[in-house]
Amino acid sequence: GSGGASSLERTLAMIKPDGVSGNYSDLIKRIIVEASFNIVKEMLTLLDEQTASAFYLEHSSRTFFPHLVTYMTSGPVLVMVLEKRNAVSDWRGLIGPTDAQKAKISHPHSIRALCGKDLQRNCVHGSDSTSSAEREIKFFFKDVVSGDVASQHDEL
Ligand code: RTP
Ligand code: MG
Repeated sequence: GSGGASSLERTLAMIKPDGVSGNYSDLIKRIIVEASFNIVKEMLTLLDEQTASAFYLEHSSRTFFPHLVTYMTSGPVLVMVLEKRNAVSDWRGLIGPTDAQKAKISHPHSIRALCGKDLQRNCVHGSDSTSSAEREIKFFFKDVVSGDVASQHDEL
């Protein structure tokens, strides 16, 4: 965007089961705040098979899909709505490439390099487009799609 409050954007971030169980949540939230994101909403939840499958529906025909669902349901996840200018692309940049092993080489300061293990256990999720972000925020927070930001802060 060209700047100004109108370019504020929201994205859906998630600390995956390996991140939560590895006690990376506080570190990741510090990185998020340091990078000037506002954590608009957060929720610690355990995904069931149906919810994890629906969230990653775009991958349902992939060979890794059953493994992905098993991974994503293996423990609690921390789901967050993040807000800043260019939130979608900035959060994707901060988390780094999908494969945490590759991230450790190509993007050593990325969150996946710091906290992830491999191609599957990569610690965090980020919406890949503004339309994905809108869908994913609705998926978890039906009441926080758009509108008055200040009133939503009260729900933290
Ligand atoms: P995410 O959606 O979780 O932010 O990850 P991403 O965009 O970087 O990668 P995507 O292609 O959307 O894949 C979703 C998640 O599936 C797992 N995965 N496993 N070949 C494999 O075993 C494989 N490929 C992907 C990862 O957990 C990945 O983040
Ligand atoms: Mg993805």
